[in-house]
Amino acid sequence: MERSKALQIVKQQLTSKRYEHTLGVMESALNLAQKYRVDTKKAELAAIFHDYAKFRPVEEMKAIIIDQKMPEMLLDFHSELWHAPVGAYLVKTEVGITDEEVLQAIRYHTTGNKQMNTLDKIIFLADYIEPGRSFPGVEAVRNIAEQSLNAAVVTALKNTIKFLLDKSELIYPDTLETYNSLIKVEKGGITFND
Ligand code: DGI
Ligand code: FE
Ligand code: FE
Repeated sequence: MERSKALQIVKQQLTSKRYEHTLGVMESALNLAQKYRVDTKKAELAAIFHDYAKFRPVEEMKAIIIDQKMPEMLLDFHSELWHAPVGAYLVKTEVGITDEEVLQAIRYHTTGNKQMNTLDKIIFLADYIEPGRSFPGVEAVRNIAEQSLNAAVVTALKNTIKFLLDKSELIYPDTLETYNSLIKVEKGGITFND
C-alpha cells in the first residue's frame, strides 16, 4: 500500500496529536530500518498502523479479544495494552493488510515479546523514541539506539517497568519476558549486529 493511502486511512482513526505521533514513529522506524537493514516498506506500514486501534471503545476491544481467542489474560491487565493485539486484528480485517510480519510488529508494539524479531524491535523502539516523545530517559535511549538495537529496547523496557512499579501497576508477563530474554543476550556478552 502507498504511504499516502495508508496515512489517509489511519488519520481517520486518530486524534491530530496521535496522528503527529504516528508520523514521528514512521520517521524513526524508517531511520532504524535503514540502519539495522530491515525492509523499509514493512517498517513504514507497521509504523503507520501501529496505533490504529488506540481509540476503539474498551468494550469493542474486549469483545474482539474474546471472539478472536486472544490471550484472555489480557483482560486482567490495563486496557492500555489491548490496542496492540486488537490493532493487528483490525488492520487485517478492516484495512486488508495481510503481511504477517507487519501485523506481528503491530501486535507486539506495546509489551514486546520474548521472540520479537528485528522489525518488531524497530517498531517498539520507534514508538518510544520518536521525535515527539519528551519523557525522562528518552534521549539516552535515542543515543543507545545508534549503537545497539537490543540495548536500546532493553533500556526502554527498564524505564517502562520502573514507571509501572512506581505507579504500583500490574506488569504484563510479556513485558518481563522480553526484558529477561534481552538481558540474557546482554549478559551473555554476545555481540549481535542488531
Ligand atoms: O500507544 P502509545 O501511547 O504510543 O504507546 P504504547 O503502545 O507503548 O503504550 C504505552 C502504555 O502502555 C504506557 O502507558 C505504558 C503501558 N504499558 C506497557 N507495558 C505495560 C504497560 N502497562 C501495564 N499495565 N503493563 C505493562 O506490562
Ligand atoms: Fe501504542
Ligand atoms: Fe504509539
